[in-house]
Amino acid sequence: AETIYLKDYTAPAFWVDSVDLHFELGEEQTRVASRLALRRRPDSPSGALVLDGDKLELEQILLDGRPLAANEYLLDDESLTVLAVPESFVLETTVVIRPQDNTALEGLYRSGNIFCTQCEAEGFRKITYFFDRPDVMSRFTTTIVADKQSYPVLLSNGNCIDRQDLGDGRHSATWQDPFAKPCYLFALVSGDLGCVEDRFTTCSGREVALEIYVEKHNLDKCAHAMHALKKAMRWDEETYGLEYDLDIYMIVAVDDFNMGAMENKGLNIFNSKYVLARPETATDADFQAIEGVIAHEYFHNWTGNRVTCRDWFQLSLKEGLTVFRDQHFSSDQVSRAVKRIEDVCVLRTHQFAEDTGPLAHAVRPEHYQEINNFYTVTVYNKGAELVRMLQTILGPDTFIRGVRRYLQHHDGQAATVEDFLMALREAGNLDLQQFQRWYSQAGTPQVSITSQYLAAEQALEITFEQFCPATPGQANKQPLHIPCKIGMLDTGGQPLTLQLSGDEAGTGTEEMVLHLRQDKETLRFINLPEPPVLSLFRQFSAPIRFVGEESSQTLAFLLKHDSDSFNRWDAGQRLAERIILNGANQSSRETAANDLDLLAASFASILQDDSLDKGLAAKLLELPNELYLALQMQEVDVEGIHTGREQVRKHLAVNLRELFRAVFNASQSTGDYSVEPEAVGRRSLKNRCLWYLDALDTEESSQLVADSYRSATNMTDRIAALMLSVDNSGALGQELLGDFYRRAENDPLVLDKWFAVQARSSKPETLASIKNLLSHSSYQPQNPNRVRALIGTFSRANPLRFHVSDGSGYALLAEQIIALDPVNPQLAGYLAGGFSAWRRYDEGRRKAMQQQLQRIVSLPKLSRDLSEVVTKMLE
Ligand code: B3K
Ligand code: ZN
Repeated sequence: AETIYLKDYTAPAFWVDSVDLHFELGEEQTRVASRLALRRRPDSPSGALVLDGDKLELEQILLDGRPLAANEYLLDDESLTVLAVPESFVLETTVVIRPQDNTALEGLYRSGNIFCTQCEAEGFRKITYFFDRPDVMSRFTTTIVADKQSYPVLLSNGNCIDRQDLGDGRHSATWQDPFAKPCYLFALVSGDLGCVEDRFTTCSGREVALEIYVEKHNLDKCAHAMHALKKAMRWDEETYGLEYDLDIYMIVAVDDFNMGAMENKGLNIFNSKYVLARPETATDADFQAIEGVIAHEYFHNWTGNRVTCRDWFQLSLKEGLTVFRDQHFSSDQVSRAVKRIEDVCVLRTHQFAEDTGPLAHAVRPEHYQEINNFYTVTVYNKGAELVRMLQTILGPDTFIRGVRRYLQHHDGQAATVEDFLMALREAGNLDLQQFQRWYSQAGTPQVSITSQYLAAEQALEITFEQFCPATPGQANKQPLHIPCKIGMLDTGGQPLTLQLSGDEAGTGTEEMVLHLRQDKETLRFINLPEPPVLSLFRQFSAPIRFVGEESSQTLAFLLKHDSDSFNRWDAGQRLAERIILNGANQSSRETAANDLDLLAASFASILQDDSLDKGLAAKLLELPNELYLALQMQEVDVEGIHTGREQVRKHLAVNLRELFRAVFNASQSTGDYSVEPEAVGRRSLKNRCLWYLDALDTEESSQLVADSYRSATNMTDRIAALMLSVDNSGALGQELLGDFYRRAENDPLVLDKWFAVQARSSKPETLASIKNLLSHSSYQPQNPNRVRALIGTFSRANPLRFHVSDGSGYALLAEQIIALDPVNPQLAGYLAGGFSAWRRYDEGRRKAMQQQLQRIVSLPKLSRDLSEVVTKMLE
């Protein structure tokens, strides 16, 4: 397949001043008529007009009203070329497409009885001929014609300017979007949908109609999403001074969707997973994810839509910034400490993994074959970390001024990462030259620390060394500008005042940001009468791997005393990681045993600390997950990690059972379900205790799990207990699964959970049960949520059973990928990512995974999505 390079970017040759679209939606086929007003750009060379169009059936083509003769244009599977065109003209085309057969879920497709679209990144070319690139921005007017009875709702971007009853059983609606936009933000929805309505008054007093469209039986599950939307709208006004700009904001939920949601101008289309929630059907994590995604798509209205990306290499310009904004918004709604821990956890588990493997790429990649493969944790989550570092470097107020400046200067334009950095630089009067390397350099930098206390001088010298491992295509790395937020504690755990040598005049603070810029540099802190305990990279101030020199005692000390809640948690994680990984190793077992006592003592005091935020306590008591642990090993020891972690769990359970029991009892819910942080924290602490108690594996603990399940009044508690029961030996798991299935009552989102719980089970029978589930009547191989729940969970969240040593887990994944590729290439490409760490395993597993990858790559016909990722993995 063809590789596209950032360095080859050229500006478009034409402007499209207006786009008029006319859709006739039919059961068999849909007819799309388009009228484009085009103008050649003054500085662009003369030549043919080439429009993108992916397997369209052209019925008619007119240039300035005149039908074109067959020798005046060329057609192939990817484009339409009109050989000679004037400086300014109108091009009309009519094409036929088949949304009913569109299983790839890109372009116009059907989800159940609903017509909907997904155009980002390059789906618009499956609808009509156009410049399918984000730097061509036009004004769209869209008319939709459909059967009145089956499709009473007809939606597109902007404002509805006309409605007609066509008298033949059909009706039409015409929508006009006053804002010029790239075609990837185009949307159309039609179906028999119910609507939840609300209103929002903007800061300048404009009234905005808010509408959430769902299938009618889901109307009772929209309140949380609507509430989240209003909060997000207010938050963006208050935090960034950004106001909504249309009179109507619509959200539509569909069951078949490749990702989370899509920010189409004025008409967001969502995976129903990120809209629908009631306490009985959605967990606390689901409620929070809904709030986050609703906010994310809303925030795109400015960072993405009003100012969009010049080309797809700039994707992180909108995604990194918008993820940063949604994380900030969410942390204002929930426990700030817990939210930061969760965000870092995603980054360190998934993005760091991406960085160590064959698919590693920069936040702004330099080339790609299939852009859909670049909607990654690197572009999104690491991209958000880069924005966060910019905020740390500039300070919060200057940062906001810089973002506003960027939006003002580029309103209505398609921008680049350089434009963004330039605006921030101007706002802060700062040099970001070196910082820009973060966007082009892939890989996770490693920062090692050594320190030396000089008693005679009452000084501490800290030496920082940064090193970034090579990634595919980037052997040599340059030093980065790394902000390190630092604090120090005295031996009593109290914060110390920091004073850098050479900055004697500077008023001492208890926390400061160091700007590391060299491969190796030493900083000297003075006025320290005793050796301090260091707390580095507070709040995870840079997306780096930190290699410290702390003893286990120091880690336990930080876990107890650090005023930075993130570093408290991180110290505990590092201590637990040390124990689990040492425990897997014969020679260091003894150290592990001592450290384990230290960890148990720390956990005991956390469990006894009533003043601690419960959500934070639950996080502090969490053991690092198996995927994260695997990343810390040269060669992954699949069973060793699992057993080591289970042993630590069990040891803590046995030693602290009374405390776990007491906190479990004290954390029972009272009153009505609420998603307030306090209630969420209480449930997570309770279920964390239950997780430990369950490890006791006694009659009593099994009873506790059964009771928890049966007395649950919400999905959070119910699924937590179900998960434990399914992992245990004994009949309880099967019984509760049966009950859960009956309760699901054909609610697809609850059924997804039923599949996922079984796919995640650590029991040896898991592989066999997944095979059975593949032919279960509720399994729908065309529905991405269902596939992700079963196959995605198995291959990405169940390392113990996916990596079973005989390779049968790999064969199963490969078969599913092969079957799925012709149906939904994007999803197949995503699933193939399950193999990306194959080189990090022992020889047997390595060979088995390689064999499956070769089996896939040797297939006669592969989608671009799948072929790009699999080829890269084998390189
Ligand atoms: N912008 C969309 C993602 C589109 C993915 C296309 N493969 C959702 C979001 O990030 O808000
Ligand atoms: Zn986004």
